[in-house]
Amino acid sequence: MKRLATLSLITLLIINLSCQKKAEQETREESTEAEIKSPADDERMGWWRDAGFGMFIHWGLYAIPGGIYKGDTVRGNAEWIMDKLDIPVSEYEQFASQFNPQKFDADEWVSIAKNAGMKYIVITSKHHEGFALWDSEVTDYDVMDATPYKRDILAELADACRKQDIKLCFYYSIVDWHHPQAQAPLYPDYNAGQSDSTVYNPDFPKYFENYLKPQVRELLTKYGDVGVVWFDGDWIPDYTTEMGKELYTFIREIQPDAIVNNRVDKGRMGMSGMNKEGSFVGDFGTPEKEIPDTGIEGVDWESCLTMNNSWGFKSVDHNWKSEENLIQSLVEIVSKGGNLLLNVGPTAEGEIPQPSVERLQAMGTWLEINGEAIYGAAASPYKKPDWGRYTAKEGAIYAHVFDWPAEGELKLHPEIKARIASFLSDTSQPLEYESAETVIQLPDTPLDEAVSVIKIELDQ
Ligand code: FHN
Repeated sequence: MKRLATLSLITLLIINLSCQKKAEQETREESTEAEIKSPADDERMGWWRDAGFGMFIHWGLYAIPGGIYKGDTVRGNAEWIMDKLDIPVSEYEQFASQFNPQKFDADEWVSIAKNAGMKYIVITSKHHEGFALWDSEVTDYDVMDATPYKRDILAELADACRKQDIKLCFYYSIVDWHHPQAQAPLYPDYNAGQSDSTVYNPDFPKYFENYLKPQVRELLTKYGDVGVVWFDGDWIPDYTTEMGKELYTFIREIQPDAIVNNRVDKGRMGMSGMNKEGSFVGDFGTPEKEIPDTGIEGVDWESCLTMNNSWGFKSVDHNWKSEENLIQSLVEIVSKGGNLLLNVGPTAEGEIPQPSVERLQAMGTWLEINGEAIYGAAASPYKKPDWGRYTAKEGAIYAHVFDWPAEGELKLHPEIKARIASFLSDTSQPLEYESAETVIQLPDTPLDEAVSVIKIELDQ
């Protein structure tokens, strides 16, 4: 009998322990969830979540070779020419004396973004090459001291953004192929550290403290409110998660409302852009040149995409995505709860390439009609339909039709109970809707080549 009592006691203890463990785990998850989504964070992220669509600008000395140097064409991204073609620093620096973008017009660039329906601009203040597009106090390797141009690009862009109510944001590369304390010692294999973690610069902590942080402080104190600090180059072994967490706090202390991407820390899982398990700082994930299969409930993210293949201007890269592809990518991303950061690579003369301008004009025209289904829209609550995507708002679902149904019948998700359905481009003409089969009768031809949007006001 005694043995049975002992066994029962042990069983009770085990049950009690496992319940306690489960409760602790749930508390931890809740607290982690709470850490990610505090009301203050929700307010700080609000404009960014509603914006949905921003312009990425990759501009630097790399625009001068435009992907070709001494007869060799760089494979892949043109802004990597210094590394890919093993150009010694002393040679690469010569480009600075040629940087004289007389056609640069900040007001024009911001107007192109605004007319495209973009709400924020992220510009490479300093890319891996190390050249600063602003008048930096901590280096002469910048547009004011090293070039014949001698104008503060970021200052002019900040003024133009303020005038046109576009949020100004800065990309900043942690990687710096020019600074002796950051440079990989195997240079000109500048990026050796990406594949071999034993290759690093022991002086990197000095660069972090005496160069990187002062430059980031300049970006946060010289140009007014900064919407987002968009870090890159998180992959190098020299840069640690401790530095990342220190940098995130450093930024928020200078501009508390600034948003910082997840590349400020070491949590990012490669080009998928989302964070691995663990405690990492950063306000949103950064899928690159890809759109995740699905969004993640409660996780903010932004896909950055090029319009051709290269981030930086590449004279021989004419592989431009179609207007339809770009509009459908925007819809796809918003339908999964993300933002689209779409890139332009201006020329050495300071012009956004015409193929980019044309595509952005087309996106702006589409958004003028259909922006209601994008700005402030939430991810679809339903599995994506064969014919397109859904986005959602309070009391309404937006059906984005990519592929026009041959028989003119648009089958909706069975849970959608419409009160009224109409094209966003003409809400005065309700569409026939057979509630029994959740089917909308469509005209023979699509309203819009790329994506036709139907607003479905729901039966509350
Ligand atoms: O190496 C950079 C690349 O040049 C470009 O800036 C992209 C855009 O996010 N980021 C890095 C590659 O992941």
